[in-house]
Parts: sequence; structure tokens; C-alpha cells
Amino acid sequence: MKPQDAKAALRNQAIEVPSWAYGNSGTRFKVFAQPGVPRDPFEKVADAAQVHRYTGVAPRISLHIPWDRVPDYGKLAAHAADLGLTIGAINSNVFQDDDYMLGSVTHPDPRVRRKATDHLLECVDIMDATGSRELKLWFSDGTNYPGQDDTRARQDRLAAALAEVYARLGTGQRFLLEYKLFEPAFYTMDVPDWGTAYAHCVALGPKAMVVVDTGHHAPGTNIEFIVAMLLRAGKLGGFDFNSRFYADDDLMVGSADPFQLFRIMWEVRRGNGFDPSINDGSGVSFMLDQCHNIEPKIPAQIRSVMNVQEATAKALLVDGDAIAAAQAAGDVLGANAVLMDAFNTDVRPLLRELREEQGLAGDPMRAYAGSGYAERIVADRVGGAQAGWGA
Ligand code: RM4
Ligand code: MN
Repeated sequence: MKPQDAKAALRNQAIEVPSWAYGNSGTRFKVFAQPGVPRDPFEKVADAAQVHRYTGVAPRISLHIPWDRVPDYGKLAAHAADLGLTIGAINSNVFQDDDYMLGSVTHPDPRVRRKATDHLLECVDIMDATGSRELKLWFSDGTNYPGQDDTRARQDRLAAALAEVYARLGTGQRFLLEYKLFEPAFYTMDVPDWGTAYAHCVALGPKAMVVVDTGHHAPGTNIEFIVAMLLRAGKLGGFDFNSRFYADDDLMVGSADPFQLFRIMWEVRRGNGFDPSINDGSGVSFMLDQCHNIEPKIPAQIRSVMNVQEATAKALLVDGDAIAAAQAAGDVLGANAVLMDAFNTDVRPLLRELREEQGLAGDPMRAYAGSGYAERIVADRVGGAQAGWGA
């Protein structure tokens, strides 16, 4: 694709940022608090607005419930709108309550299953109140020991809960089912892989889609193949981007393996995934699911958005005709070279130009650093409880 056409596609791309990226986070060993961290969802939205302000391509923020619970969701959505944002995916959380030790929607006790499903339904109410169009479902459910529970019965319980939530979805709403290979359960996860997520979504219908969290696979998994398959089947609802070295590291997307991110974006392009009109007009959601444990959070989000943009730009620059011709001719090295040429292109000047055309600073990192916002929030946000994984 020519740089001009690539620019047009890049201008239309929306990258969604997660509210939890702005709160304190860490590992199970230690959470390092940072000064200036938001005390409530309104301040998280304000920080997210900074990311959009300097990149121009991050107009949505995902919420996590109950971390982002507020008395008046309409007010939170209005606050977002005032700052130029809309509310993106509502992420459900059925993994932090004592009741969920043996599972949530797949728990052997119907009382716990009811409680978990009610939470998911509450998340759809929050979608109604905020104008969000998608619900993200991730279940920590699974077992640690062979024989601990009936694997098949757990699938039946999952299917029943999903069907109930599916039936509650309104027009223009959908849910995204997320899979994860292991953790916190180590013997079986109830949704361990894309095949399981896909099977449930197919059984339900068009409003059930699969979301690919790039950190949720075994080492060496060919994620772009999964992306190709899901797009081909019309079932790729979105991404939770982050990067991993070892397990579910949740580090900045594109930092560990920018080449993998490029390969994913190339398959997105091949499957027409940058076209917002696919999937009955709901497109593919490009979301970040990250935590910034040791680095400052807002610039880390800006960097992540830029990493996604850079990988996208490179994928768009692949010479589609040349690669198709080389492939058809069986020219192994030629086809590979076309792809590598695009990957090795320095797209930073193109993206700088694009931003300047939109009236933005060419270098978002520098512009944010010079804005004084980081100093301001440190001075202003004194007192109160900082947001983290429990609030
Ligand atoms: C999970 C999963 C979910 C995210 C939580 C915080 O591993 O990736 O998408 O909501 O972490
Ligand atoms: Mn995720």
C-alpha cells in the first residue's frame, strides 16, 4: 500500500486504553505506589484523555467493574465526553471474591454461579448507562487437580451463563470472550484457548466474539495464525494487547517482540480487520490490557499506543501486489523479502507527518513531557486512596 493510503487507514484506527493502566499495580511480590496516581475513575478518565490528546488515536477507555464502580455512570460517561473520550469495553470481574475460589460461572454451587452471572448482567446495565458497546468476559475459572471437578459439567455451566448474558444484550451490543492458557488455575482453565472460546461463540450467534489477549498463550504460539483463523470465520472481536516474555507479563505492547506485533497486524490487514464496518459494523477492537509496575503510567500508555501504530503502519506498507505475485510464483525468498522490507521500514517519519497534519505534535512523548501534566497531578492528587487492583 502507498504511504498516502496507509495514512488514511491510520487516521481511522482507534486504540482503546484500559482504566487500570493508570492505577497502581505490581506483582504478587510488591506494588510500588507512584505519586499522582488517580484516586477514582474520574481521574483515570482524565489521564486517559492525555493519551488521546497527544496521540490522536486513543478515543476510548475501557472500564473494569467493580474497580471503576461509581454511583452515577451517566456522569462518568459525560465526564469522558467532556474530555473527548467515549467509554469502551466494560470488563467484568468475577475473580476477586472469596466466593470464587472454585470458580464463578462454572462453580459447582448454583448460588455462586447465580452471583457471578448477576454480576455479568450488571455489567450490561453499565453498558446501557455509559453507551459502551461491548462486554469483555474473562473467567479465572478452572481446576488445579485432576478429578477436582467434572470438566464437561463445567462447560455446560459456562454455556448456560453465557446464553443468559447473550440474551440480555441489546441492539448494537456484543460480548467478547477471552481465553487464557493457565493462571490462576493450573490443571484446566475452563476457557484455555481460542478453540474453546470460538466453540461457545459460534453456538451463541453473531453478538458473541472472541478476544485475543496477546499474553495468554504458550511460548512460541503462532498468534497471527489464530488471528487469521478468527478473522476468516468472522469471529475476531478484538485484541487485548500487551507483551510477554514469559507468562502473562502485561508489559507494554510491542516491547518484547515488535516483529510478532507486525505479523499480527499483517494478518489483520489480510483479513480486512482495519475496516470498521466489518463484523456487522462493530469492527475489531484494538484494546490495551497492560499494567505499568515500574514505569510512569501515562507516558507508558502513549508509548504503547505508538507501538501499535508503528506495527500497523508497517503492515499497511507491505506491497500487497508484490507479495501476492511472489507467492503465486512460489518465490519463497521473494515473498519473505516483501514482508521484511515493510517491517524494516522506519515509519516514524510517516507517523510524525500524520500527527502534524492533524494539528498534533510530531513527538507525543516529548509533547506530554513538556506539558506539565505529570507535575500537576503529583501536586494536586494529595490525600485519598490511590486506585489499584482492588479499587
Ligand atoms: C486478566 C485478563 C483480563 C483483565 C485482567 C486484569 O488476565 O487479561 O482481560 O481484565 O487480567
Ligand atoms: Mn486481557
